[in-house]
Amino acid sequence: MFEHLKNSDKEVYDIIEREHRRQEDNLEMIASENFASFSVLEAASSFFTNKYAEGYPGKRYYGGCLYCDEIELMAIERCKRIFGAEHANVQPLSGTAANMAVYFAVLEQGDSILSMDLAHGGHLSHGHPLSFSGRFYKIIPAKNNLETGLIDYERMEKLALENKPKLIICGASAYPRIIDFKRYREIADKAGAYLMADIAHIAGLVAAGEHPSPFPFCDFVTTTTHKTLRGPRGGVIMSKKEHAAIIDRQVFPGIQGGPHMHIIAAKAAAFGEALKPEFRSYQRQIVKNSKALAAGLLRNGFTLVTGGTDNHMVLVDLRNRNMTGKTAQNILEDAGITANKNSIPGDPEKPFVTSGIRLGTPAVTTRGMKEAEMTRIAEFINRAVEAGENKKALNAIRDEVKTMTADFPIYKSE
Ligand code: DSN
Repeated sequence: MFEHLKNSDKEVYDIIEREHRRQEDNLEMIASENFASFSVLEAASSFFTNKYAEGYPGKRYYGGCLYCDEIELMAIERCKRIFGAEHANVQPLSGTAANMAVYFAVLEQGDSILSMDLAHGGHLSHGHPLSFSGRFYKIIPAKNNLETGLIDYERMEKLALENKPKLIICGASAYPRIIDFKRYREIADKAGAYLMADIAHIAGLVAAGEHPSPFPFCDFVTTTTHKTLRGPRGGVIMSKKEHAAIIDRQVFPGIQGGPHMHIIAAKAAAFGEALKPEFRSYQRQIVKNSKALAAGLLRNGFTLVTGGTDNHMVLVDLRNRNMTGKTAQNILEDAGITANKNSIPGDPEKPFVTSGIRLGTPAVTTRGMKEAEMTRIAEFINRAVEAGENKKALNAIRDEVKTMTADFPIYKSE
């Protein structure tokens, strides 16, 4: 692969190849990452890279868009079929852009949004003070129950009735349990708010029926396409038909110019994969693996936020191990395990330090690992935390990780 680049620019090629090796040799446990198939990678680097196609199928501002129309319509139809959505816009360049387009479609500057507190699992684009979302809108952060770590629907309802937000966001970056979209709808109805689900993390699970669907409860559903959905990096907005025109207008020309047609082609390819029966078993295995990982961590003395998991991720509370999330991330990296530090509800540490670590199973499941491997990974993590700064012990784990990952190559045909 990459023969042309290898011959024309060895410097760039070498860095790409080192990243490839890093992915093959390490255990990728970042809950938001995955490995797209060769087919998706090929579509993403295809001849559509060269094409401008501002506008929408049948209404473009450039000539030569015949095949852009075909591929975009295919991506839209497949996306709608996967999720049972009435309308889909596949042009957002990212999840944040998708969220921005929804806010711009229904809110005025200064309007209020009720969303999950960032320290409790919410996302930057749901209202961080430094993100456009926190700067343009008044954010009402909903905190989870500090004892259980679970969404506190009653408290949220009270907040919604007191503050009457114009938009309620359900969805999270670090929440390991089922989200009750129906309950959210009831709260939104009582408060007279629009309801948007950001299913970026769980989109693959929703597609496969491993997590309840936000349809028909939500007015808008946004997602990225590269997490559990295992496509290229990008975003999508789905909505009820009645909101189709305002959404399309806000994506283009509201916040974006030319769509990335090569990524739309890759989205179409990924959606095609998501419609196959194997995708359902893949998603089922992600959840089985996540539960096995959680059980292994509990056996090794770790504390988990909410006590376990229903989805693709586990959120570890490291306070009883006297280690910060930042240190854990570093020592795990030395041991060949890639994860990210994460705030936990009520975290006494700053967001750049944190008391938690977030672990996800989508990527290791893609490479074929199952429950037995998850049990071993929990043991590796425990040994790494016990080893602390002991480089020799971390190197020994790293060697074992490398032996294990070699049995589960990602890009097998190379
Ligand atoms: N930054 C992503 C995550 O890791 O959850 C969400 O966009």
